[in-house]
Amino acid sequence: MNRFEVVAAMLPSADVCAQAARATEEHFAPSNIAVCKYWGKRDAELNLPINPSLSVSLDHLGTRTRVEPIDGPVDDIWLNGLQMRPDTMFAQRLSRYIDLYRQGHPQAFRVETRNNIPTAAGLASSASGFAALTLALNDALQLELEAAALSMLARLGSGSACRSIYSGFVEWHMGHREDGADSHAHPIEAQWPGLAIGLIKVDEGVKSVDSRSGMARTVESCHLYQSWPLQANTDLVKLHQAIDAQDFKLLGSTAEQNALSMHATMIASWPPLVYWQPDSLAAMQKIWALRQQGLELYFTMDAGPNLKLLFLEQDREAVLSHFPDLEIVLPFGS
Ligand code: 2P0
Repeated sequence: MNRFEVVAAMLPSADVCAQAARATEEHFAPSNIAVCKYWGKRDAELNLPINPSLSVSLDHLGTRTRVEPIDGPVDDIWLNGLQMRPDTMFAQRLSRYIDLYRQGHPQAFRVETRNNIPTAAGLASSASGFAALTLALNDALQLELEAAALSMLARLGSGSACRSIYSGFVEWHMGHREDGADSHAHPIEAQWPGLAIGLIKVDEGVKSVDSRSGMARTVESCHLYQSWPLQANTDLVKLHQAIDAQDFKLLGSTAEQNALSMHATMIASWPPLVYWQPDSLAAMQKIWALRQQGLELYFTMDAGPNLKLLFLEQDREAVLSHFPDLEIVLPFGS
């Protein structure tokens, strides 16, 4: 099944959508950090994953997007106040996503999107970007879809975007159906006030291999990858236990091992995929040393060189004394 068929089954006809089109206010979607990573697809067309994943949404960090129907042959796309040429990768990826909703109708849109996180720096801006665009299009075309359907649609833009439809802890059920109708995210009710995430920016440049190509390379070339689904499923159980019991040590250690296991599969791919920079490894070693000294500090990493620290708010001052430039988010407040 292709993505157009999947979306056509969820939406009114092209003419009805185009007739309903109206300008929207800004819609916000948060960025999310996975503590059990999505790595590898069983269907690249529909972004269907090989393993389930679990994330925390980053409260106020994310993307704001508004959409407006316009006259003209092409979409008019703005990122952080800059008009993007239609031939840029960014504009093309957004327009291709909007094509799913156009269903062949020529209606063009102006899309104004603003990130308060660095674009493509491993801070998951495609997740919040496609989630915010999905929410804006739902409003623009007056679709009134439920959250699970929005999550499914966001997944077609970028897999991890299905988790950014929700705040707090979010699990993406991998699903088993061929059309992906059972592959969308769900919010986990539990809150965790005082849980802190710190962003260490090792390098904010655009990475050389994006996650999409990176995961395809890993699935194709890495024998270690065979054990990844077992790792992810085991970690998911532990993470649920940790969240239920508010057991921070279990949460942090599981998230860190999960991230390092994912990176092990990347490193063992061919050509090798090493997202780490010397400063990434230096930060890891510093974290391990601090942990030896009794500080409850863990990290996770995505397909990039930056680290995301996990700690409790009670240790904020201690953590800041070692990482003074940290940007700290409390996804559930104090
Ligand atoms: C995650 N990543 O769970 C994992 C960890 C990167 C490493 O989700 O091809 O941009 O658009 O479905 O969603 C990044 O992958 O990939 C990602 P596509 P996406 O956060």
